[in-house]
Amino acid sequence: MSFDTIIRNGTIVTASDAFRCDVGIRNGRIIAMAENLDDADEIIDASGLYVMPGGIDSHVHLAQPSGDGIVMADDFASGTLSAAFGGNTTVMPFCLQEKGSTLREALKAYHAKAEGECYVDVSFHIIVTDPTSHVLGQELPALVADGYTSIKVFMTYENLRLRDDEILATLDSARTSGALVMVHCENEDAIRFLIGRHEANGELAAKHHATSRPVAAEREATHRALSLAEIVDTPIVIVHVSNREAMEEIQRARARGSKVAGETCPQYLMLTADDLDATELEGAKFVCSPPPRDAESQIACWEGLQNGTFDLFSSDHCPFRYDDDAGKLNEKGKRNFRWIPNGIPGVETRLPILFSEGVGKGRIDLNRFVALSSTNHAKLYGLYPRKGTIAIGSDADIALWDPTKSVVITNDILHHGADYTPYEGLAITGWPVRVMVRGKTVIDGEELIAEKGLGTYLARARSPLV
Ligand code: DUC
Ligand code: ZN
Ligand code: ZN
Repeated sequence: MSFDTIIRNGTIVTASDAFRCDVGIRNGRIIAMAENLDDADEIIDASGLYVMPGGIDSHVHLAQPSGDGIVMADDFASGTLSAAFGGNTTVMPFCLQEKGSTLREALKAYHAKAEGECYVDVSFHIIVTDPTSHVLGQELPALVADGYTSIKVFMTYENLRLRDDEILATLDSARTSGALVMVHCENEDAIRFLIGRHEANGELAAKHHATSRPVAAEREATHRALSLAEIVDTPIVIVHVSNREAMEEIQRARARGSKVAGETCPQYLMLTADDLDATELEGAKFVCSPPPRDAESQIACWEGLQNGTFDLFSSDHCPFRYDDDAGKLNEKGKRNFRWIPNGIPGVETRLPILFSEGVGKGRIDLNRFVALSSTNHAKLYGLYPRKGTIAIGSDADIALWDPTKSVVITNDILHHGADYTPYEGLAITGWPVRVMVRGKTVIDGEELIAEKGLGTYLARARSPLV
């Protein structure tokens, strides 16, 4: 048997096992796993390294229209480049339906932005903001058949949110068409009330972003989303969970028999609301929704990663430049927190943070790291076993990790389009040193090897949860 590439001497780690063998790759797929493989155009020596499935980040925002003169800091080129440098081989960004448009129109525009630009594979979730009878009755079932098998709905943001009757109708359409629904759970009316009160009191600094979106607003919406899903009898994903009370809602729904997946993100492990209370304007760097909470919430989120409350660890990469009129410090944002665009960069730092803080500090083991960073994303969103594992027949999407490599995160070592990282100065042990997408090396050390356009679009099967 001959191969394009053999990876030798590494320790293979999957969501269930860790073992020593060589990996043989041909035509972009893993075709052999055995000792002493020979005969290849390229031999990669992985001594001292972990050979893991490339990360799958199933929650990122790239080139998403943000309104009001605000521009996202990453397009598909910079966002997927940054993803690759962070050990990822697939990302799943959101295609936003603008009100008055169809889902197909939104997809056409979004595909045009991605075409030929990507360094890793991509697959889109669709954000439904205008659930007309045409969208729910005709478009969604046809799109699921075409491999667009997940959607997101918002319970917050005036221009994006769905009301309860619209959520019910959307869940019902998803149930019959086989789409998996992700829900952003925060109570918009409560938030608007609190923003109004802050404004009336002249409390306009970034830190009031956090107090205007309290745990109760997230907990209530989480409970409501789970109840609506139970009424319709369809599974949902609760995304970007920030605190224990929302986690307990997920646990209770599961105990009642509901099918629910849970996701948390690095910001809920590493940041708190105190970060928004930095010197007045700097706090804008940490404005995201739900907001980071407190030290106890960080502990709760680690527990959730350990005990299975969370299936997914995603970045929610949603980058805006800081010192920029089209970013965090836009003219209105400088004066009032409500106009600071919500979201922080993190696609490149997600896995190093989970590895260093999680595996390195003994909070999770290597198998759980792989499950949370790759395998569970592939399974939940219909990409498994093509993606998300190291197995014969799977795509050769592989990250080689040096568990001893020390890196201090600073913005100048990152490849995203933002001009800051919320994790500036964080010391990390463990870093991906080589990243391969379908057998092609994209990143080798600090060097970019591949051409843009290597990444392709992935149609997906239905989620096994639906
Ligand atoms: N929700 C997200 O999922 N990402 C960024 C902002 C938001 O509200
Ligand atoms: Zn969201
Ligand atoms: Zn998001």
